[in-house]
Amino acid sequence: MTQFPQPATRATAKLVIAGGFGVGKTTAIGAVSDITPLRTEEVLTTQSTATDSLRGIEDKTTTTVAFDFGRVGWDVPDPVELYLFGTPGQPRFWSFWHDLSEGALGAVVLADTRRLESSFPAADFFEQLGLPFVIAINRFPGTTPRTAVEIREAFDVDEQVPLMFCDARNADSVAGVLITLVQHIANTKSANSALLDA
Ligand SMILES: Nc1nc2c(ncn2[C@@H]2O[C@H](COP(=O)(O)OP(=O)(O)OP(=O)(O)O)[C@@H](O)[C@H]2O)c(=O)[nH]1
Ligand SMILES: [Mg+2]
Repeated sequence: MTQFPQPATRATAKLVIAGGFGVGKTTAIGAVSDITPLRTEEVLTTQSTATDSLRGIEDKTTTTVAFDFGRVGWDVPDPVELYLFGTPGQPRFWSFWHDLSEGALGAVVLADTRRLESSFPAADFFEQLGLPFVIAINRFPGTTPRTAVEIREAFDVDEQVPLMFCDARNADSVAGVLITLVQHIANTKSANSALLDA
C-alpha cells in the first residue's frame, strides 16, 4: 500500500485582535482567515455614533457587539494554526475583553493614526494582563503619516513591544503582523524562562 506523507502536526495558539472603535479589527480577521469568519455585527445606532466618532470611517454602518472568530495556518517556517478572536471596539462592550483573552498567548493592538488614543486602553489592558502584544498601525489612505517613534511615544509602551504598519484589508500584510506576534511570544517566553533559570 502506498504510504502518503502525513501532514505536519500544527501547534495551535489563540490570539486576540483588539483596538479602538473602527480601527479595522473585523476587516483584518476577514482578510487573513482561511475560513469564513464568524462575525457578530450589529447596525450602528445614532445613539452610539454620538459617543464613538466616525471621523474617517463615515461609510461604517455596523459594529462588532461580541467577537469575531477566524482561523489561519501555515507550515513554514514552523507549522502553526492560529485561532483569532477579535474584540468589540465600543467601550460599552469592553467587558468582553477578559473572557476573550482567556487562554490567549498574545494579542495584536490595532490602531488608526487619526484616532490613536482610541487604542490606548487595549495596550494598557494587555500590559496589565502580562500578555505579549504587538502594535499594528492600520494605514488608512490619506492619513497624515506619523513615524514609529512618534507612535511609540504616544503609546508609552516598553521598547520591547514590536510596532509595525499594516493594511487590514490585505491578507499578506495581516499575516506579517501575526508572524511578528508569534515571534514576539516565542522571544518573551525564552526571555522569561531564562529569568527563571537564573
Ligand atoms: N480605506 C480603508 N478602510 C478600511 C481599512 N480597514 C478597515 N476599513 C474600513 O473601515 C471600517 C471599519 O472597519 P471594521 O473592520 O469594521 O473595524 P472594527 O475595528 O472591527 O470596528 P468595531 O468592531 O466597530 O470596533 C470599515 O468600513 C472598513 O471597510 C483600511 O485599511 N483602509
Ligand atoms: Mg469589528
